[in-house]
Amino acid sequence: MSEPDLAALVELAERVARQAGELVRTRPDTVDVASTKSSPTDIVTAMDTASEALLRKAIHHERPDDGILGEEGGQAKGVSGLTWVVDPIDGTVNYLYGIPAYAISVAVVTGDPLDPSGHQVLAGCVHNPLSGETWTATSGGGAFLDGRPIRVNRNVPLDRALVATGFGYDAGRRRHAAEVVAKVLPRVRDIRRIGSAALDLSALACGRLDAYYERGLGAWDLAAGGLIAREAGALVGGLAGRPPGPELVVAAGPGLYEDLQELLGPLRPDRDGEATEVSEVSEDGAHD
Ligand code: LIP
Repeated sequence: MSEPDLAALVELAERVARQAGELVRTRPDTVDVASTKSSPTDIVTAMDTASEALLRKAIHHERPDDGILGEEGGQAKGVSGLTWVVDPIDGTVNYLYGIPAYAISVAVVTGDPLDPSGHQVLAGCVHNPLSGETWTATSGGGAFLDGRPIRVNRNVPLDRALVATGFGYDAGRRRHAAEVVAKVLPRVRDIRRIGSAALDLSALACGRLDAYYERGLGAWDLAAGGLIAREAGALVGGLAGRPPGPELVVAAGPGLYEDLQELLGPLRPDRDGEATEVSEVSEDGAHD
């Protein structure tokens, strides 16, 4: 796709993300849970649904032949070969509690958006409706925060790395994730659990974090933020050379990425806790 086409796609992504952000900013003093999904804590609010409806209507108004995959409304296939992948509020629990850390995430991909190795992200936008900060990127075109070029931190040693992660909603997965983070925490500067993958990946892209890993992300959590981080110079992958996806996402600048992969490998954060014993990885990384 030519650069002008990519420019038109990222302009639309940013425009509709900002439109949804104006709606999400009108957060009432009391927010109720409208429904739940994978667990009682995996919640949907009326604003999630309203924001996604706005995104779907605005995108299809301009690009009616494209498909749309949204966290709340599922997939509507198109005929153009492009699919818009949207998270109407990434950080829904933060939105529910009024914690100012949530974002609208909009990306457009070719291929199967649900196949981690079967699609390419062409353009993406992550918009923080409270701060107004807006991250954008196009494939091969670099990453930007409010129009200014951004880069990941480089040459960060593992023991000086500020690492973000998340834990998902399933109790068994959270138990294993806790075992993994207990092994990671002594080996790095510190951990941050912000509660929005899109904001985690965007923070990585502009140097506010050094690394990120998490198991259990939906395509909508990852699509825009993953492109923004990659275009800012991060390596973004799964474990052991696999593509990033629901199994696991690991993202960091070169050097730290490999060090984090080496630390995480024996801990198997790409699996749930039912079968995998978290191996004893001593301070020097050797297996006990
Ligand atoms: C959230 C992710 C976050 C994860 C949360 C939740 P949602 O997405 O962005 O990284 O740790 O558990 O999945 O559900 O707010 O769109």
